[in-house]
Amino acid sequence: MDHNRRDFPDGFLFGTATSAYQIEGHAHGGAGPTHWDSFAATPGNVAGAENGAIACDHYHRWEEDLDLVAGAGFDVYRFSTSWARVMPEGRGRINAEGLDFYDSLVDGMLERGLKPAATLYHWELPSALADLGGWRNRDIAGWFGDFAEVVMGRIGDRLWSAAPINEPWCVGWLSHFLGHHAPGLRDIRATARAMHHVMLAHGTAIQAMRGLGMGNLGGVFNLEYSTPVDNSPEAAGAAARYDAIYNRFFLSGAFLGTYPEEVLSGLAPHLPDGWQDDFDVITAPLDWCGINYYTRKLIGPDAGPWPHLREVEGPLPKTAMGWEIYPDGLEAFLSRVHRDYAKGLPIHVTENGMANRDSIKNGQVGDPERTAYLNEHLASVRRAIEAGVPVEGYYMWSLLDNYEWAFGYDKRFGLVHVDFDTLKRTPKASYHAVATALSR
Ligand code: IFM
Repeated sequence: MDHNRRDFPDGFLFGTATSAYQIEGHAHGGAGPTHWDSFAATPGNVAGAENGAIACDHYHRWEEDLDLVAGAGFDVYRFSTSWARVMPEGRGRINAEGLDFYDSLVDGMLERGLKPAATLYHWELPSALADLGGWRNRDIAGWFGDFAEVVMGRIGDRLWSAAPINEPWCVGWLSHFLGHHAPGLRDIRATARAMHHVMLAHGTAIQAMRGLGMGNLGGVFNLEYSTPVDNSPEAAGAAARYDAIYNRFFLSGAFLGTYPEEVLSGLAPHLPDGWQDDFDVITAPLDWCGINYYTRKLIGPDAGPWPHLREVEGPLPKTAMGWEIYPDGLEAFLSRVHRDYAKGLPIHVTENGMANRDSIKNGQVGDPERTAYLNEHLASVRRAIEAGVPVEGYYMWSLLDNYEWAFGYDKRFGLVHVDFDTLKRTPKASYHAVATALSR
């Protein structure tokens, strides 16, 4: 790689990230059904109707996987806890086996010298709660707070950091307006409610974890750089609306206690009564801010209903997801989040990486594209640090090839190749490059 550990400030943390449903194997260990199981079982939603029932079988192979994390020289392992594994119906009954699993996993990290960074929710909502309206139901904030207490009551004493919800935009907009993720709704009222309730649940869980005496709590926001498709004022307006919906709504809610006007112009009529009174909870103080960054979008105006915008295919080289590679966007977001929202809090790049068309040849996986992607984004992080932004960590998505949601198992984001027939792990060339760069 072009960079190594010594190019970053002392104490800068390198990590890798995964999520429960994408790797664990949800069929094992007494987990309850989730809305991703039923979404995937509905024709047309997921490539090949694939689901997370087996995934990478991390549930049985977690020791081998933690050895891989430690073997690459990472400092931090970012993982998530499955609500339905711990509370199969989402409320009430606790699955002791699920709690035992996360307890062992955390101890396994500590035994290997890894800092455990937990995310409470990475998208697999228990079906019993989906039946009650899921993120559309205001009660979800309380249910989520209870879940936070149960999980963190068991593992919170040994975590290095914790965050409530991975990528609120995906939980709200992608899942309720675009319909690409479970529950697959395309409804503006559902969207407004989900977007607000996800913020309320975020704040409620932060308060619950503080109540348990936990520290180093943050929020994890996915940000996508929005570029106007041309120089027209209409394109500038559309790109600003995209930015407001995607990026500013959640950051502004958590750090400033407001929602942007450009979003309220479309969503306000659909927000739940009294939403303005919830910001005391939503702005529960954070200790750090996490940014997940992958790409940018070219945005133009559209004559249709609000938000009157459309995505336009861009000219830059693309990953296997069809996402443009735009490392400058990461530097821009690090500066902007520091200046406008986090205002001095440590910032961690909690996800960055690429899907690539990787395959095994003679027992090896060459993925120079991934190493180049990581190099370019690490250069962007270094520029932000040199400009005075307090970036304190960078975590690669992902450790393993895994279940890429609506794309099934076709998109390979891992530093480690997984053969989904045999479940054999094979570190790719990028894994070995990272291990060399991180060696002390
Ligand atoms: O795989 C996802 C992950 O679940 C959340 N962040 C983006 C990744 C790549 O799409």
